Amino acid sequence: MFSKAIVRTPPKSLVDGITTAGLGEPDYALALRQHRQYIEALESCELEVTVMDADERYADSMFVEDTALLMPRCAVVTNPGARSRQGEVVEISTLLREFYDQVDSILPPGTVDAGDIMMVGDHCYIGLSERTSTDGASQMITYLQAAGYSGSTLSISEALHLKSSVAYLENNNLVVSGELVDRPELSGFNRIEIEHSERRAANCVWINGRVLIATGHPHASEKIRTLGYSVIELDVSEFEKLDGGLSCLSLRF
Ligand code: CIR
Repeated sequence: MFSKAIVRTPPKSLVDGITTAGLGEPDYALALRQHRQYIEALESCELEVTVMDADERYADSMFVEDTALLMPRCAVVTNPGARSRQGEVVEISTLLREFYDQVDSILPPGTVDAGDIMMVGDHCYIGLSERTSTDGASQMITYLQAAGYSGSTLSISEALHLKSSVAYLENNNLVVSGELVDRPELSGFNRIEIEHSERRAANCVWINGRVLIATGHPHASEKIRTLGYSVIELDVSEFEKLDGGLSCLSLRF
């Protein structure tokens, strides 16, 4: 169960965020509204939400998930793989000291975007991507092991991050799409396969028994409901224009 979340208000500069989506320029006012609805949804899942101020220097800084891995017994601030995002970790690191006695850091040249890390109980799956390097993943696994957890890597090449294509819903249920559907590393899970046309629904989030899912994916939504979860649909269109989604917008711990 999670009790807290950290989010960061989108900056006006989000129009300059990194993107490959080809979905057009995000609308700042709409992004702010969607972000407020996202916070309300987190609160409705019984989370106490800390909202960080917008930082105009960092166009992608609302995608706060990438900046840290938060486990019950350890906190690790990442070194994001995109140079333009590396400064985002400074304020996150300061804030995390309010919640954790010790905050570790991934050191360069290693890079990690925590959007590449999926927690499954005491184990973390770490995607090796354009953003997360072997060195970064290996540093992360060392920190995890020191805190009594374990980690393993799997390479990805299609999506930006591991969790762009996969989400763990607890109880061995795994939502999976694209290149990860048939991966042997994930074969032990009860896999809920998401079709290509609804692939953005794979970036859904389990919070205390409920699942947040992006609007407009009726098949994915139905499959998740059928498993007994209560589903909260949220429009994150302005963040999808920047290759982001529901999980990217918060740190949950
Ligand atoms: C980026 O390219 O870094 C941002 N435009 C999107 C980050 C999305 N984060 C995530 O999937 N965890």
